[in-house]
Amino acid sequence: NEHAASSQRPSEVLDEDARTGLSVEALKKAILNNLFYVQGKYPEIATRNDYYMSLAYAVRDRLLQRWVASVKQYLEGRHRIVSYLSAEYLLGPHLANNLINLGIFKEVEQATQELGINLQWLLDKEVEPGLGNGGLGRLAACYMDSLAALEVPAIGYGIRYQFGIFEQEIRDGWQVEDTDNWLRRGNPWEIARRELNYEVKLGGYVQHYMDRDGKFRSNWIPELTVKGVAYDTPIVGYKVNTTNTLRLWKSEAPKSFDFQSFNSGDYNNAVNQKIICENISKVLYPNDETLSGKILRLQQQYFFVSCSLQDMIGIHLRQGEKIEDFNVTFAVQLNDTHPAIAIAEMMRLLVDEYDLEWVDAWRVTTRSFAYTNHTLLPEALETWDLELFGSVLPRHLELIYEINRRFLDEVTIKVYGNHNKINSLSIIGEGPRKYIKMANLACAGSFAINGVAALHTELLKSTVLKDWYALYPEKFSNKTNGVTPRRWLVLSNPKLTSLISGKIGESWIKHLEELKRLEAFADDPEFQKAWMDVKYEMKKTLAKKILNRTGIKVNPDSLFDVHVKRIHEYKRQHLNILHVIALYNRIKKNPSLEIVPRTFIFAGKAAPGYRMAKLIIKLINSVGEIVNNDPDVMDRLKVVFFPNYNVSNAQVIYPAADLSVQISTAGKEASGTGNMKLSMNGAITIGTLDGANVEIREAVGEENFFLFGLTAEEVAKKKNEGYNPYSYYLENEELKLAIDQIASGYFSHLDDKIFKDLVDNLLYHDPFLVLADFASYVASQEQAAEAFKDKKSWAKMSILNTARMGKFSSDRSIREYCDEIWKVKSVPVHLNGKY
Ligand code: GP0
Repeated sequence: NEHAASSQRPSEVLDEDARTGLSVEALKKAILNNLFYVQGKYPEIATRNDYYMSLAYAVRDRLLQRWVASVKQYLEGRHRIVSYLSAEYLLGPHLANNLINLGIFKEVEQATQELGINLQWLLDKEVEPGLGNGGLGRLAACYMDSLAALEVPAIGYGIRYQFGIFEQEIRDGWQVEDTDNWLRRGNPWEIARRELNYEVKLGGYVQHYMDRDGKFRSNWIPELTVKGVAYDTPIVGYKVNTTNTLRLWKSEAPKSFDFQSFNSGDYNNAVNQKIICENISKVLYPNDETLSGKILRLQQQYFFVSCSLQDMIGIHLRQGEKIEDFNVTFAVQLNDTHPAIAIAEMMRLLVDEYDLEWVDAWRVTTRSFAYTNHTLLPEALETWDLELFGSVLPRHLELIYEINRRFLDEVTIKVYGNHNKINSLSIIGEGPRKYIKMANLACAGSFAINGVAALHTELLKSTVLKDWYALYPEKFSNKTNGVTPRRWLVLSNPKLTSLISGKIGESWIKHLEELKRLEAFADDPEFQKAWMDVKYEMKKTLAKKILNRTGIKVNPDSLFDVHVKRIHEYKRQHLNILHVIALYNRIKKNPSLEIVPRTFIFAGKAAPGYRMAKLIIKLINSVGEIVNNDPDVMDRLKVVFFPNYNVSNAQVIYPAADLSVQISTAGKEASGTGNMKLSMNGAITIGTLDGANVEIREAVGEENFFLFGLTAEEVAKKKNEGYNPYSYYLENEELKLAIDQIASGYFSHLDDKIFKDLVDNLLYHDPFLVLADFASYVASQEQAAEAFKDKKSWAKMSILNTARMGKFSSDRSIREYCDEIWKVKSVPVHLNGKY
């Protein structure tokens, strides 16, 4: 393999050394060594976990070699570094991904086989780190992969939650949450850097005084001080040496904090303090696209941001640079407003701790940060009650007042004193209670602002951030999201990968636009057959998993209609289920109806406090129970709710999809990224003109996409005119019957109360225009079913979807961020240094 053959190996480490060698022999030796020296076992008594750990440590050694070389190289030169601040990283299992990126999947497969163990068996053993809710966290993970693949020096900063996103179980059709104890068996992919820790203050008050030189000073006396300890995970790029760092902070009690109480005999209080400190990084908030406004969440945000900025400043100063040049060393990206407190914290560090004048500090700050917005939903725009904010961050409240005062002075002139505009731009909201608007803090303190799909960015400029756009048009740009083809094709769909590579070679994995070359084979019957054979294989694999997890038997010949994502009213899982009911009723009315057999596959978690979303899950399962067991249906329809949607499950679901359901109300889904993964795996989208769907349709061609529904403009217009969902209910017989059945308890053992809130909401409010889009959706689904009957033309559409997805690689997104926002260049890493 290419690494082992490379002449750029460090001279003192032999290729065949069990510590770093990449040959089958070296890997075998490494696994056995670790079994003995790390796990303390010999083969006869080793458990599956022992083998998993032994292999993981073998892989980690190889990562560390590249990691040390990368860090060393970054520190030797004066390289600009990307710092990605994100409260979430939805990484998924590391092992298989690292094998692929190191280029040793085959070697390890053989090594394990020769040791008499099955690699897949070990891969399945890994508990995935679910340190994110959904799209936003997964995007951060894809971006870390692409940064490394493109050899860009980067650090990802975040929180090492002890408990990630909850595990979802379905009991009696309802979602039940279980804690995600992902660290239970240890985590071989992280290195605890005990020596790398920072103190973070919380609460208390601020003293003001004048120092000997007559300078006003502020002294923040905290109520509590916590310590953040760095836990590093190496992120290796695909077939390059570049290995970047994901640095996650764990909160602890500072060293000797408890001596006072302990000495005075108050042992309980000492332990309490410890618990309070550790609580900060204890658990991920399971809300996707809704804010919770809780003190602990603000503490989490500030905690990780403060540790990260202190860390970056340390790195910068240790290079012998001046604090004023911080923004030359770092480009800091804010992944939504969750880390936006960084702007105030940077000002605090520069003004209070490094003695910069305000204007100099503000200049450095506003040249360091860039902000990505991920949503237009009002309920997700973060605000903090001002009093609550002040109780946690009293100094930052003062700083924000000052930032706002200076900013509004400047703005007043530009908007000629227009009070509405000044109010909308103010970082502090007025009302019965004052509040801090984090999006405004992010906009004021950043040199660049971007949305995550073309439509989303346009809507940002014309709605939510309209006044900001008028003020600073030059700050705005679009960066359409992307996903990494390494995890989402190479890793999750190896059969399709080898089919593709057999035709066009392997370079598409790094240059996804090269998939275009598949177009030449889209009409080739042999290729079409091979293509659909892979799809069939993947459908069989998923069918097995479904049987295993839900007891439902599904037919791999049926059309797999896949709707997987967080459960949210705007994503409209209920529109999908209304369509299912309509088809069911057609069969009931005419049992001999010729209909394309379908399997409806749903998956996704609901925020534990989101009643309507949980009710939608119950509805899906209730409809499934009736439809799946009705003898009249004769297996022509199956409804599956696949439990515990996470990265590992997504990897099995995407390759098996025929139809990708992307049916959010137009204007509501910022981008979507599942839409890209599904299309990349040859699924054809049925979708609205929302988020990145618009660009996907443009890329694959309108003849290879099932479009339906109102446009964002039409949605806005309809709402303005006064939308009346009830009239749609009265007009459409199929819709009326479906809703009446839900209301009357047809799907719920005659319980007519259970879905009442959902039904009433649809009939009298329907904020996401489910009823308005129903007829259009059903019609579009009919076209999809018709198209599915023609196997050849379906195969062609599927091939063309994959072939035209080049744009949606996260490599393209990251390249745009690098060139247009961060102004960073790649720094190839060589493995020939001595260390
Ligand atoms: C957006 F505001 N997204 C938020 C949030 O709190 N969580 C989250 O996952 C998502 C968007 O909904 C998205 O459209 C987008 O693609 C993703 O962020 C990444 O930009 C769903 O996939």
